[in-house]
Amino acid sequence: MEFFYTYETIKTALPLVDTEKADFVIFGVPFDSTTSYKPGARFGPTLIRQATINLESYILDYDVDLSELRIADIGDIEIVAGNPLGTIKRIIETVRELKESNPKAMPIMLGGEHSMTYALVRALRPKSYIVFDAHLDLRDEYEGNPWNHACVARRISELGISMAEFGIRSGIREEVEYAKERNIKWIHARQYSVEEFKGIVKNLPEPVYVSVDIDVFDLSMVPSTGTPEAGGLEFWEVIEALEWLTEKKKIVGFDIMEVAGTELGDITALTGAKLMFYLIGMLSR
Ligand SMILES: [Mn+2]
Repeated sequence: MEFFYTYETIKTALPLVDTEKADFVIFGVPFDSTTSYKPGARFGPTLIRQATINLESYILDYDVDLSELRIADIGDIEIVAGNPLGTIKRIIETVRELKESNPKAMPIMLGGEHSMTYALVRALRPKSYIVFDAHLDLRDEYEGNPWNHACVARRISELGISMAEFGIRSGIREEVEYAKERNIKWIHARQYSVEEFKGIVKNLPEPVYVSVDIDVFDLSMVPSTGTPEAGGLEFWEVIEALEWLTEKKKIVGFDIMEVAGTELGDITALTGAKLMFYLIGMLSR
């Protein structure tokens, strides 16, 4: 089907089906206009898709072969450069079109900077927002812009959605105070464990939206991202939490954001692609 704001780009290296028949629908958001430090998130969706060429479609852990699933890839959103809110509106419109043609499809967004997560959350209206991130992203504004990537969790909290943040190791006092006022639970990377995760998430209402800012992982695994931070999480300790989550709670959509880079084969994109394959795999167990 045709979407007003998407265009064809390279596809993920899996057999794909038509959007109307898909259980999972991938789209990219090559937006990075508010990036503070390392540029290149606009290339994230392309780099993640290209990195899937390196991956086996069979997931050993689940006995699931992604090549046997119904996955569509509708391309990338035509962003409005320099205009987060303009781009957010286009994402919301695209998801509306998608849900009209196929209400049961689960959208998978590849970023692109984290500010764009607001759009998919707004479109899907989950009861809870669970995010893996190095950063609290609870600033009211940053560099004079309320739609900056550093404000995305704050904007989502204002929608009245329950929220929990994991792997945090960067923020300012005002964000910590805001989290306390709003009862937003967050777990420092040093305190993180799958048990901690379960203890908090078990009380959150369904359905759930999951966002992974790739910078949650240790920067040795994800050097190409907008704001890399030392002291991050390991791959399997995030996967194990997600396995528990996808077994216990209804998930309405997920994203993998802040993959940046300028070269094919970038290890950050390989981490993002592997994570996407695992998430699709565990949701299809
Ligand atoms: Mn972050």
